[in-house]
Amino acid sequence: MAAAPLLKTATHGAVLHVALDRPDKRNAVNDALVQALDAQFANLPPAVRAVVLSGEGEHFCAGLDLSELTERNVFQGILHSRMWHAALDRIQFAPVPVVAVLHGAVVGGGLEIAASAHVRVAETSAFYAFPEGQRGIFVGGGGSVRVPRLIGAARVADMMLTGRVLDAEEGQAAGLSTYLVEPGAGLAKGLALAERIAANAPMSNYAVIQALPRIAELAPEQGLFMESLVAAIAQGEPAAKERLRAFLDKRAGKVSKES
Ligand code: 1HE
Repeated sequence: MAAAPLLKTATHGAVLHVALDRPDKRNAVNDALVQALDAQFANLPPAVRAVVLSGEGEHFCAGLDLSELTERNVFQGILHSRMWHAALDRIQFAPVPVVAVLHGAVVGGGLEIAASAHVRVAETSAFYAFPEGQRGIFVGGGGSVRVPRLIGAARVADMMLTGRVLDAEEGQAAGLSTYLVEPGAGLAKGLALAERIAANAPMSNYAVIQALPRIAELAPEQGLFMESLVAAIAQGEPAAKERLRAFLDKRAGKVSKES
């Protein structure tokens, strides 16, 4: 892996693996790490078709670096939160899909980062919490926007008010992850999924990550019209025509439970 400050990256074909690399601090996210994420996702090499995001060491991410929090005034606090929003928007609205691989602590800002990815794989060691309530603060990295859309505002309120910690199975049942694997198996699973995603037509992937979440927020009438436009754009791509022809010519795989 090529060493980069606070992030490690490695290329596996068309998949870029990005790892939070501050294991001594449990990948706690200081301002420099937020900015490194922003820069990384703003500058994905054009050949990258999917990204895997993980954490080095025993935990995915311990959230906001609390040692940087103490002296901020209200205005600085707003700007700080907006900096997180910009960086995590870079992940959610990246040009290619992002698969997060979660293990150990996925807490506070760590859960906010995880929620900005498009697919989440959890190892059974993963646990989820919003300790903001106990720390006297509030989520500031999009946690009140993205996480309720995954598990509902009532569960988020419960986690923030009571300090409830969800284990990996509870997180999976609630919808925080959609794959649950044994400890140590997350990265291989995440890379395998990313490789499958990378083999899709880029326009289809782009529509899923850019159009789908926006359509889902629209009133049905507007959403259905937008869906028609996106469907027509995707189907007009040469890659779509070639893939449909390949299926009709029996050169492409069938849908199968084993695949
Ligand atoms: C940290 C942080 C941190 C660890 N900021 N330094 N997040 C939290 O409230 C979670 C706080 N962290 C923990 O509860 C635990 O560290 C863990 C459960 C994640 C891991 O426990 P453990 O036993 O493996 O590690 P540790 O011994 O607690 O921590 C190792 C070192 O990392 C230690 O520093 P050291 O110099 O004494 O070695 C810790 O101080 C340091 N460390 N977590 C700073 N978070 C956009 S707004 C988002 C708002 C939030 O994210 S609030 C939630 C913050």
